Amino acid sequence: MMEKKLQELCSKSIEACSYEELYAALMTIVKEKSREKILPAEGRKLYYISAEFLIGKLLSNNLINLGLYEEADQCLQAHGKSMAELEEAEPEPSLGNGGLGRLAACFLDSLATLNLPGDGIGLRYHCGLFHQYFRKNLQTEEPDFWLSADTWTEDTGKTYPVSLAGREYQARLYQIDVTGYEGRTNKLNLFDLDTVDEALIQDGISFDKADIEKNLTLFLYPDDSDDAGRLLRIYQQYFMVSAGAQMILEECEKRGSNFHDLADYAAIQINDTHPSMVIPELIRLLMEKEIPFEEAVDIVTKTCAYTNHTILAEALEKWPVSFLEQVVPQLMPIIRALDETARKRTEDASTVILDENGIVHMAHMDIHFTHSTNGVAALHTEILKNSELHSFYKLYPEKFNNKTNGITFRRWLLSCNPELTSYLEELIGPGFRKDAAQLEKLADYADQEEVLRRLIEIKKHNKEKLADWLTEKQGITVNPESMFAIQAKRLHEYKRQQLNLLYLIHQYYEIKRGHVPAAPITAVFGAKAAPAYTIAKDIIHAILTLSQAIAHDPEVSQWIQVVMIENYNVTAAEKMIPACDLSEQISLASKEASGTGNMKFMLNGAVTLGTLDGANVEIAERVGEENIYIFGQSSAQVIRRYGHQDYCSREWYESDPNLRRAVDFLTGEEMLKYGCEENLTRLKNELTGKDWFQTFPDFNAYLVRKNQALEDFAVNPLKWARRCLINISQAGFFSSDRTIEAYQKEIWHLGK
Ligand code: 26V
Repeated sequence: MMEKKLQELCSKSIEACSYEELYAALMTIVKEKSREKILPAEGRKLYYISAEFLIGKLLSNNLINLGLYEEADQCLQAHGKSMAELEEAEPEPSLGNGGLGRLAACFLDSLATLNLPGDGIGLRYHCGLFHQYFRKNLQTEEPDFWLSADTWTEDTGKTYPVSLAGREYQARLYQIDVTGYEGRTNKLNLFDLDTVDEALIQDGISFDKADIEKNLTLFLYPDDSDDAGRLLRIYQQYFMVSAGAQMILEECEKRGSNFHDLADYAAIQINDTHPSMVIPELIRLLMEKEIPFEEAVDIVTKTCAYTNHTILAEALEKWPVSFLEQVVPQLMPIIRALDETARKRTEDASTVILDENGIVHMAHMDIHFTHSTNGVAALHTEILKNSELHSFYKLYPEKFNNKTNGITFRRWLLSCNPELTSYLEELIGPGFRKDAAQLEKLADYADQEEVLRRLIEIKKHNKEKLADWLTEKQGITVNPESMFAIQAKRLHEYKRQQLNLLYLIHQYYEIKRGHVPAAPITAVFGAKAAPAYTIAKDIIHAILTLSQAIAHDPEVSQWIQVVMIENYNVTAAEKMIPACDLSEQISLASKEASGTGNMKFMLNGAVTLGTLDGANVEIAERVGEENIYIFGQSSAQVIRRYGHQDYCSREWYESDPNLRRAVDFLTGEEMLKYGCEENLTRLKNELTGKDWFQTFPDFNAYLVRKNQALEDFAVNPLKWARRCLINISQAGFFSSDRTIEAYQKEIWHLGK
């Protein structure tokens, strides 16, 4: 069946087809099949609005969800072709920065899998997150053109008018089918502007930020380090929400809504503050339909809910009134009226929307004028309630709730780790594929040696596969017998890749002194730094430089190898995660809202080395302290320290000789041989003079715990494998199906 179809579509034999042709043909087959599973929405339908959907490659995932994977795989094999090579032909849509965008993609998968009516709304960026290259141990950025002739996005032919700075633009609606695992098909709606011109891109990823007609959807998250970049973000955000709001109203009207009852037809989830302007925009559109302001506010509040994804103050969006006046003057009367309404509810100045400095606080608007505000892990929600958003919590305790994040097991187990998946099925049956909680059955095997040995073997195979991939992509040889300790996530000081770096330097010295570690370690990093984030780029530089310094030192290189993956993205994550022994989740406690990589690693049988931060706390509760390596200050301690403002990194530097030795190494002769003095000195000064994310106070605890893990890994592999097994068996809770069920029950109430 598949074979005949493929041949028909390609009008030649499968052997004679290129992978590009096969990819295009399979895409057509998937599109046809997924179309059959589109269902009319009944009752309340969800619109998940987000500036990011980090969907990753779609072909394999869709084949799995539609039950076509085996057939496609066998058919290719029968004609001497391989699915793995075919996957290489697909460009990755990198329409997100990290966890927030990937979460949105996992949620869409779970919504369709659970047969819930729920679409995404976002932007069809011409270039996703930049392509990262390393040159002279520095990150450089190149545009990532992912839209090829054969694309998953389909032009619906529909457009919506959007007024930006007084000019009308047409937002064209494209759609991507979202398939569910044995479930329905939903849509990801992405808006674009016809006049956008890729020729505007100059050197690297720079372009004329003022030419809106040509640049509006050119890039995901353009650099917002200057005013032109910040203005462009407002343009993008309003373009997305205005077109999205019009589309929602149109759909609901068609389904019978008279707009007064909008909340019976639509639930809108605002993913962080990027889509917050949907609130005043919907109010504006409802008022155009003769609904009075007060009622419009009420309707919108009942329809919308807001998710907060960070407690970092600098990441909560605030826009100068002058910017909004310029780009969206039509919203300003409404934003001012909302501010007045909010001021009538409380005298607490910390909750105003428009403050006395002429700044509009987007998150404040969200909390006042939606019915639900949720955090993304238990600890995060508690911190929001008790510190960051305490004044709002006092005002609206009923609005606050927690929804611990999750990940889709289809991509992060079934698709990326087929060997583990089929072994799990052998042991506990296929039920876990649909019902993640069934993974708990695996715990019955925790003390069976042959099961543990098989887990070790599967891990070994996955490490070998990663090793081959690294050789092919980056010309690196790694030792699959070593412990693979992986830190893969955006580069940010709060995530503390620099702590990992200091550990590796410390080990370097210890090896030089003859104190060799219990096992060789391969320290793998995957991270992109925001192009304007200087210190983050300096950290990448230091990692790459250290990698080279160690590689040139035969004494040390037999024990430590440092690998930085170029262009870390979803595709790379799918190769790295199944191969990991030790999952590095070492953010400063209280700063990582949840983390989702932590869940992916755990599910694939890695043991976590982490702080009690974000969802690590819930992982630790589930697996028990003997199956996780926890270290470092507690969030309460950290919050206290920030409150007292009494942290002085220099004191730690001066009083701990090990730490001082490691920090000084950054600008020592070994590093300067391969690195750039300016960057390395800047990093050293940042650490000794500021260290805003308190790396130093956690340094000793980290190194003790990590060496303990290394020893446990080396000395008792079976006991280590038991830890892996327990982690897998406890991962069910972190399925995004569970998360979506909780949103459904407590916030959305979708369907009839
Ligand atoms: C944004 C920015 C932008 C300005 C510069 C500094 C900065 C720092 C952080 C962010 C994060 C934006 C929101 C975000 O991506 N949050 C992530 O959401 C994930 C899904 O809920 C969660 O797992 C991560 O812990 C959280 O960081």
